[in-house]
Amino acid sequence: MNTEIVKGLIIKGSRNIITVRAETKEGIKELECRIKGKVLQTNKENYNPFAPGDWVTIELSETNDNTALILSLEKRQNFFSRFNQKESASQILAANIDLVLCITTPVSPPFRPRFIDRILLQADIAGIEPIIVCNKIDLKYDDIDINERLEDFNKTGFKVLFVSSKTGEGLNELRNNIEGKTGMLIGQSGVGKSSLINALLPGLNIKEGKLNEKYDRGVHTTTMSYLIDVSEKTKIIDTPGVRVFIPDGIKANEVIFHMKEFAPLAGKCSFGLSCSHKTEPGCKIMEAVTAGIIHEDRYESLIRIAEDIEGSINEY
Ligand SMILES: Nc1nc2c(ncn2[C@@H]2O[C@H](COP(=O)(O)OP(=O)(O)OP(=O)(O)O)[C@@H](O)[C@H]2O)c(=O)[nH]1
Ligand SMILES: [Mg+2]
Ligand SMILES: [Zn+2]
Repeated sequence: MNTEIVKGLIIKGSRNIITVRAETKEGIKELECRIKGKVLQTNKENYNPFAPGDWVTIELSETNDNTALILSLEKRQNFFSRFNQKESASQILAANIDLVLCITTPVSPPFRPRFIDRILLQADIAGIEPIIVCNKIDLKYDDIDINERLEDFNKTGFKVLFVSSKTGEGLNELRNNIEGKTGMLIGQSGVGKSSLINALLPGLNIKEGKLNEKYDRGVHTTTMSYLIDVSEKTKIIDTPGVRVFIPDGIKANEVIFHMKEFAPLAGKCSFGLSCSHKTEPGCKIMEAVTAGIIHEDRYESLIRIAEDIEGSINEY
């Protein structure tokens, strides 16, 4: 008997059981897959062999129509990863995506511009366009620093959208920006990633979490990344909230190349690429900060990210 081999798209998966969407004789199905043999598991550098958005070759089961075996991974166009501290390995959150939607909030949970910096940096490393999406704009806040920081991101060349999954404000603009694309949502727990998908697709009812009142932060409701079809050509990958984001795939002294307004100054300091931009005379980065050309917060991020990558983990 011949086994049928087809290509499929990863929808979600733990390390062992992976849901793959593929065209079978009975039409399009979501199949529960395991990896055939140990071939794919030998890559120890990665925490997870696959992520939503990945394409794989699978062997359909002859006996059970809803299972299959994964034979190989197709070449990735790109992937968005983070450094998983616990596993001390690279963790891929999504593959083959067009947009990284960095979800943030002015309040509840509190605005964290340094988190945004880290996501923008990783998007640049991955070569994927980022959009900052400020959700929960229905909530009142009087901190003018938030607007100032968001304006600065905008001035630096990043797109910033303002939305409310609760009132629907800004959702049409968000829809227009993701139309025909695959976008990945990323943000701290409780910023409303899953709520945004529910708002875009009423009736879907993905699980949303209440905020922890004492700490004003999310309770990690989404536990696994998964891919959702928003329309025929538009896809969104929801991810679990991240508390600490450590950039992946670069060395400490390369961070500067991946932060938009810093990159043109890379290598121009008196000490060239070995400059730590902290105390050295003739540091072009520090000069730009003093002159008000580069925002102090972004400078602070650069220093802390570089330190994190070096291995000295700081609170931020
Ligand atoms: N006021 C207001 N509340 C919102 C909005 N969007 C989401 N929320 C609330 O915020 C809480 C957290 O929403 P979730 O969608 O679970 O957040 P999440 O980012 O998916 O969180 P994790 O899955 O834990 O990472 C829920 O109580 C939502 O009702 C909004 O636009 N306005
Ligand atoms: Mg969620
Ligand atoms: Zn310098």
